[in-house]
Amino acid sequence: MAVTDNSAAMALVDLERYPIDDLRTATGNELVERCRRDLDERALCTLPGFLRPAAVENLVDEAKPLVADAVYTDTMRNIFFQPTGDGDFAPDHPHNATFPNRFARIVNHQFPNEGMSRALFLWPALTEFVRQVFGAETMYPTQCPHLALTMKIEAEGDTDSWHYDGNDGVVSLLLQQPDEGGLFEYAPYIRSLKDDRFDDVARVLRDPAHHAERPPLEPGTLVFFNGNLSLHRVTQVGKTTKPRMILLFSFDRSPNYIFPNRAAERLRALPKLKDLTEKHSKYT
Ligand SMILES: O=C(O)CCC(=O)C(=O)O
Ligand SMILES: [Fe+2]
Repeated sequence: MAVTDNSAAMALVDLERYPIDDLRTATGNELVERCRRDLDERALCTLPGFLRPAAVENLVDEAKPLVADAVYTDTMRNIFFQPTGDGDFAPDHPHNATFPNRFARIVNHQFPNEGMSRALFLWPALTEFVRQVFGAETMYPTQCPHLALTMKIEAEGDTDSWHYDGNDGVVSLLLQQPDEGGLFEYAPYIRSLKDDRFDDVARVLRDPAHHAERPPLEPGTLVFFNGNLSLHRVTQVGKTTKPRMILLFSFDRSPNYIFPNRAAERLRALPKLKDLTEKHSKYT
């Protein structure tokens, strides 16, 4: 039986700076505490330089041959991924605001079984770190053939528009930033579980420059984010010689969490970049 290679994962991470392979040390404890505090206070924790510079390059190189089979999304959506205009809300209510949503996505089953991206995703030390940061009793890499491990790629004109995430903890690794645009923006804890705070949301949608945060993110940064209560987006990519690339790891407290069938079906129905000949060249 093949197992993923812990040493391959360890070689990617700057363990002197972020000793996640031994969190029982004082530095390890402080790291977890800092991440928990950041998440608590501002819904986001960034670890710049988590990946070694060579690892960033290697992970980009691993993804490049997979791009042709990446699926391409091009829709309009509201912030809840829900239908709009059914009369339940006034026409100018944030519920009825829709935004373009355009990006390519490499899905889990495309990544090589014995590749570096998967080795990192399945590395038990990373899962344990994630568990401690989210303060959960248990944590597992999710099992979905499509969505467990993905990479979103935004080329010129692409944007991942305003939304909330369905799960309570997302872990991402930015690998490549475009020359213009493609910036992550978010409104920390703008809603609560009890209150959608639509007046605040309307302000963010109207004037994000004043009402949303734009944390500086550089390639190689590990990001923990609470996107369930924090409205967020990736701004449209402008003129660029290279697309934005970000690896997204999906963990869950349950060992058998699975995404709904409709999520997988939606992905299967999407065109692949190689079938969109006018677009494909922007992603390679
Ligand atoms: O690309 C990013 O920085 C965020 C992606 C995101 O929000 C998502 O996949 O839900
Ligand atoms: Fe999100």
